[in-house]
Amino acid sequence: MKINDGLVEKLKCELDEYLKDYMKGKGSYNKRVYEAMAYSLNAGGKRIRPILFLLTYMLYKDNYREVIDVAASIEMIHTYSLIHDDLPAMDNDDLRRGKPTNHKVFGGAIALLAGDGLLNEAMNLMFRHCIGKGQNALRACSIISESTGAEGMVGGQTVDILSENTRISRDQLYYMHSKKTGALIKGSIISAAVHASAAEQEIKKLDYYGRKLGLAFQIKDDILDVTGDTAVLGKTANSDLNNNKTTFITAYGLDKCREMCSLITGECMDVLKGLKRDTSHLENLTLFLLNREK
Ligand code: GRG
Repeated sequence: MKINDGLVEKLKCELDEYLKDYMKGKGSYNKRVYEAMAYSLNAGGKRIRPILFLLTYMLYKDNYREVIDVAASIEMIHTYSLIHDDLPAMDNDDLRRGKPTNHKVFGGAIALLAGDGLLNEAMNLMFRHCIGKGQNALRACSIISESTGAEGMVGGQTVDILSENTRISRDQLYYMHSKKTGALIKGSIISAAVHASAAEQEIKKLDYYGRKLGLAFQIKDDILDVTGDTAVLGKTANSDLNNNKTTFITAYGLDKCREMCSLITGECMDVLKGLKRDTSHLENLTLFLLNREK
């Protein structure tokens, strides 16, 4: 990812290092599952969600290293969801983050366990983080956990699976994406604000920002699915089309989607500017997400 923001680049490097070190030397007879977990975790994701978490935290507090474990746990959850999403029982994809998918390398059973292992490791990290830290840390981790469950990402993925080969309404489409993609993006932002003891009024504004950002991110993802190149995306282009899914493109058309995406990104920028804090890095990341090519 090339984003013209030194702090974002630095956070990404630190997260990459943290995640690489985390799996080193783990396991004995069970080593294979750690290898599979590390394979997907270190395959080169953009780290958008943990960076959003750290940048939001830094609106209020200077020392982001005190919460880098929570940020890492968010990336573990996201990576687990990608491994499971790629399985033959779900989207059946061969390529992810520019590499063969987890099950292509390790087989379906280990890929399933690697996803489970990453989700549980994320919970371990968050529980350990909360020891002795008080209410806000607990509230923050609980927001992250809730955003990934049946009322969040898992719920959205359920609707996605059930909607294959059918046409769903625009209302269902919004529900599906606000949960599947939006919930963890919003959860990453809100949990950081809560952890950093932001005022309720500011948490409300960030909630709105997170919701809109998640939506813009998904519309952009749908645009890239039809306009992007497999080699650049690092995942198979036209995957939604091939799986006969209702997307923002099938519901609104490409031109309208482009218009919606920049309009919603504009709304995100307005919320950030209204916060009266140094939101410049979050603004750079928001614009990067609108203009990204993968
Ligand atoms: C299996 C419970 C479960 C959930 C899967 C995340 C997800 C839910 C499915 C992935 C399918 C998909 C392409 C969703 C669209 C948005 C999205 C989450 C894209 C991938 O996220 P990026 O672009 O990926 O942040 P990197 O690789 O950069 O981390």
